[in-house]
Amino acid sequence: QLRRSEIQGDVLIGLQKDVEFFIFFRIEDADAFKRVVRDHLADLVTTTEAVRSRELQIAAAKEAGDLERLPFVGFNLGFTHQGLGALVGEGGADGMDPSFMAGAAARAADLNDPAGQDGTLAWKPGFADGGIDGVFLLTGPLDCKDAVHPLLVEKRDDVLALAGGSISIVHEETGRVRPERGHEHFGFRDGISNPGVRGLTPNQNPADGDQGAPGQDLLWPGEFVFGYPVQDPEKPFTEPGDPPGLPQAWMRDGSYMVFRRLKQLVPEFDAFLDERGEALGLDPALLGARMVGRWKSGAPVMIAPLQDEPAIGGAPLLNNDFEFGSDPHQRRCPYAAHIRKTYPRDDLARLIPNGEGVVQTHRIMRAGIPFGPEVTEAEAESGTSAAERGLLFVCYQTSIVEQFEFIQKDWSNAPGFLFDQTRPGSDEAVEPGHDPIIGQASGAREMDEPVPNYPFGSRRSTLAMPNPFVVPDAAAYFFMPSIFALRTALSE
Ligand code: N7H
Repeated sequence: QLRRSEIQGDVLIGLQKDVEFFIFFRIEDADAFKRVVRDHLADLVTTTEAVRSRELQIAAAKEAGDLERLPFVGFNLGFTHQGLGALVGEGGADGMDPSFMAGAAARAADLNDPAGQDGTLAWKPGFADGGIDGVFLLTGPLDCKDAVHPLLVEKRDDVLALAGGSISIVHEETGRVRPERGHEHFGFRDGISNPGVRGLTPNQNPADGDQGAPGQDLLWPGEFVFGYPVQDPEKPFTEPGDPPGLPQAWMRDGSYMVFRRLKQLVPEFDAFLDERGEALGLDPALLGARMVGRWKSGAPVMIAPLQDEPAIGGAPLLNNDFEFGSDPHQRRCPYAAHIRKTYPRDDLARLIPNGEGVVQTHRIMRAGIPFGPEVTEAEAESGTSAAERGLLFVCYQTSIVEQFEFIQKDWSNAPGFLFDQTRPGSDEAVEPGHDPIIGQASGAREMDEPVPNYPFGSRRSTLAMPNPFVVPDAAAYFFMPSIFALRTALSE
């Protein structure tokens, strides 16, 4: 049984958000801050239970044809390892995930995050130099004029007034849905495929008891929240693995959150698609779809390999209902496509023992939001970004090493993954290349087979990608404690 009233709301379902304020802070007076957490902030946290009842209310209102919704404002909070140290004292946060304890800046080189010419990280203030102890997440709707809803501004002011001088703000970010709702800045529909959670996600696919929506495998909650059964890499994904022991008892019902500010070079990406598409004889939209693994509408290339099918892209019961195993030669979807790299589904089943179970140990729960303005005409014409825009990437997991970092480093950055591939009808090895969206390399980036060999064919093509289209310029790792931990161990 999931303790839904203990788990913060952004972790498993996601706080409902048109707008999200990220307030990164430093703890100035630990005793005073602990009092604020215990007496006030712990009570303000929006729990998984609150988010779920809100979802049910919205569904009921829709069914009754009542589209008017009460504005819903959310609040969550988390701490870096350094911030936890300030709350629990020396040794009180030992034994946690090694990457969490090291912090995102110390992990940057291993992830190929770009460093400035002198080798230092050109990150937003506070992120590279250990200046951040915690983050407040505040979410809410837009008002009828598409401005930030006053209730959200009020909530932000309340939280900051309560915290008072016990903290100082180091940095702030504001995420906001795009006018093309549900689509990120490159124009692709996002938020389609997140793992389902056993005991929480409704089963919309009665034919398969281990799925939520068709194609959405239900995972053991311990992959995302501490204190529950996990996926054991030795066991089939239908069988629970024992909940791992906790180095600190207060970690129960908590989760790690990875934050990355990912700038997206949208005019440059569009110009690249036009120019390379022409050179390869491909419609730029098809080239983009091959790079992502989905069309902008959301339709997966596994289902719609040559032409977009918008009716599928927007249909939650259809747009995620596929596997990759039926496409061993990347005719429909390149091995390196963003969604095949970051969640290879049943690809691993044909490559390693218990591949289906193993892949589920490397999943994340994504909860990011776009930031920055729309591309202007001048930017589009010049093919050059003048303003900063992109994704405030957020994901949740119980192991940063095995989940976010594994995906980024061992899959997206690794040109050899998916491994052991050969060309159809020959033994010649194929190197899949880098994930074109987020793969990071210290040298050149390349992706195999941008041109579809669908349904048959043996044409060989590669796509050289001299410059990245996604550039991180801030990152931090947080722990999102349970409500109980906020009230007790972390604020005593
Ligand atoms: Fe990705 N994009 O617009 O191209 N992502 N992503 N991502 N991503 C996904 O299925 C994108 C990033 C994953 O279950 C879609 O919801 C962009 C990071 C995973 O089939 C699109 C950025 C990491 C999935 C994008 C970015 C991931 C996924 C399809 C950065 C982890 C689910 C929509 C600016 C290291 C795969 C959907 C699955 C889907 C895009 C970042 C991981 C369109 C632009 C950093 C696991």
